[in-house]
Amino acid sequence: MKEKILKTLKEIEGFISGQELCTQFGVSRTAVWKVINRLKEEGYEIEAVRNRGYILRGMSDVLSKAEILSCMETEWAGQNVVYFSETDSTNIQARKQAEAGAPEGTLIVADRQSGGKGRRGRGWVSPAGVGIWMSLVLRPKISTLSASMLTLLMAMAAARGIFWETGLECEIKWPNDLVLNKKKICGILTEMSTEFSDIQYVVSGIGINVGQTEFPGPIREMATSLYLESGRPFQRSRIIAGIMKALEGYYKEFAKTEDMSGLMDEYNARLVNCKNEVRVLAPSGDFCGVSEGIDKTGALIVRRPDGTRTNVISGEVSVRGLYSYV
Ligand code: BT5
Repeated sequence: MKEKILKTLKEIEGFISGQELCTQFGVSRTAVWKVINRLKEEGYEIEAVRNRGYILRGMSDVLSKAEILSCMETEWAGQNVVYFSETDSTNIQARKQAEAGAPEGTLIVADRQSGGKGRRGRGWVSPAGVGIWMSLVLRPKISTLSASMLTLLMAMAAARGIFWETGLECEIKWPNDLVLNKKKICGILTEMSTEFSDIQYVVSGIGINVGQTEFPGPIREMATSLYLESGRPFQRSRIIAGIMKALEGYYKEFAKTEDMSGLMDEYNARLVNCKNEVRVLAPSGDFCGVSEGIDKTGALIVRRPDGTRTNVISGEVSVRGLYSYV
């Protein structure tokens, strides 16, 4: 009920009376009054005027289940939201939810993570109030071999969701980062649980730096935030909802062929260093070549100096520009 009242307050132009809210949602005046008070405590500036009712004058960057749901315009992605003001890692919580039978599209969001995870045991810096730390539960009926493409879909959805809300055009650093002005703004960690050769569930976690004004020493040079790149604050809930909307579209396209056929042109248009020289850091040895973009399987094609082409598969490799992280 809280998210419905919030949605109405956001949509309506002018005042809405307490009585109208009671009738619309079939609840008592006391119940409405309690919801309004809770919203005020969370940071919404709601004015109450005798004989006219309530009006939403403004809001800070509130993050809560009701706030996120009041922005959501999807059919399934992000329709079931689990919110934590603090947790260890949304990927860990999403796996727990998935194990307990949470439906596809369940979205775990935290304001702060105490143990945010990167890939291969690395950490993810996730302070309170300034970032989007979220993980989506998917239950795709696809081969385990195709699952790595879900990271590519997430990256596309994150870039599009960010663009809709901020007008900023991120580039994708294959396979799991988004960069803005050559600095890392977003990382994606996709984890999968299989049973025999079937996918039980996939958890795709996204971390986006939104409001940071600075970063701790070890990542100061390579990380940035939407605020630092634009000088503007943004509402995290709206970006989250945009990403879920964009993901639904990309997922639908992906499902037609179970590969990137219908999406690779758009992906490659956003790909950083496409047609430039890159260095591939692989366990079998590093090499340089020209990045030619992804193929329909999601592999990155790199042309070596002798003209041969290598399909770089995501997993243990890292692709960099010749001289730096990007
Ligand atoms: C990633 O790993 O980029 C995947 C990060 C995924 C984070 C999300 S947040 C929600 C969900 N829940 C989780 O627990 N995780 C996911 P990787 O490519 O391994 O990059 C990790 C490296 O990025 C670190 O070793 C740092 O160098 C750097 N880093 C850490 N925090 C950062 C931040 N906030 N912004 C930019 N770079 C960061």
